[in-house]
Amino acid sequence: TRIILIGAPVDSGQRRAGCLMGPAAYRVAGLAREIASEAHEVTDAGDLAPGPLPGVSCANPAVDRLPETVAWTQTISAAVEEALTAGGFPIVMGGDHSLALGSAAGAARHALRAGRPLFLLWLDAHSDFHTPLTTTSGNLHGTPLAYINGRDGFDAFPPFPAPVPAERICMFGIRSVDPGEQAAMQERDIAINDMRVIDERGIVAPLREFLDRVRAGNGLLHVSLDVDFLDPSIAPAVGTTVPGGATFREAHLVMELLHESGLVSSLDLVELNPFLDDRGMTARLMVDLVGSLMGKKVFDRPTRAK
Ligand code: DIR
Ligand code: MN
Ligand code: MN
Ligand code: MN
Repeated sequence: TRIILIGAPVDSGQRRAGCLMGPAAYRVAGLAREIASEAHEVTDAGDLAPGPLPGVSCANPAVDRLPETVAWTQTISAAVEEALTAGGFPIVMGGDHSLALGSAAGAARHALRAGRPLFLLWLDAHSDFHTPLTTTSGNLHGTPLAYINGRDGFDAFPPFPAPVPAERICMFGIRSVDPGEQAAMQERDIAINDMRVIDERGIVAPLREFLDRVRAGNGLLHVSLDVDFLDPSIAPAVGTTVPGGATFREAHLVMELLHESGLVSSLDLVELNPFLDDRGMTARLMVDLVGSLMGKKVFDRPTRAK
């Protein structure tokens, strides 16, 4: 498969400026080189820019930069759909998590045309299950999973193509859920692997269960990796750190299992804020994780000179 890197310098989904530098940081950290070293063909499609701002508004006055986010959604959705239609594997280099409104919509439209069900793997400290009407922060990066699941309240956005039912959504790493999200999620049958589940069962068994469902359904799988899925001690470059995240080993294990499954068809890398990074360690870790997703094994790594 040809890997297509798509830069999405989106910063309108939250209020801490800096995610717009994400694509540049991934390039500096050697994302294309890392992928190429696993013998994949890789193309960098450059950075997208949003189209003209639509005249949209929302009944919830807290909502921040809705027109920008709708414009980005359309642009990113088209780019991801195009990459998939061309037979490529798009990796969207964010940008905050609101970009997933677009990337998942593009993947969904492609899946619909291919006549295959789309599955979603959400690796995040947060559940991102707000609608523009329920969010209290007004930050639209907290809404993509609700859009993907077809919840009401997204009138300003293009209708989500073939909303993804709860049974095809799996969350990992969850440890920060707002009351409005909690209620909506409990009404549905989403596999919520919060940190408690990971502590008790580990990461392998619940992930295998989900991947088995994807395989049985001949599904396409979109993976959305939020930097704050990771523990802040290894990934400080994110505006919304939450203690108790995935360890280095758990995160690599997820990526290696995903590689072995051969099921992943598109990927988001979101919420990296290079302005908050410590000598590029977070950007480098994210690149390293993509390496594992592309087939690199932890124990194949050349050992450092003693
Ligand atoms: C929070 C934060 N639930 C909100 N969401 C984040 O503002 O709605 N998602 N950081 O990744
Ligand atoms: Mn998120
Ligand atoms: Mn998050
Ligand atoms: Mn490979």
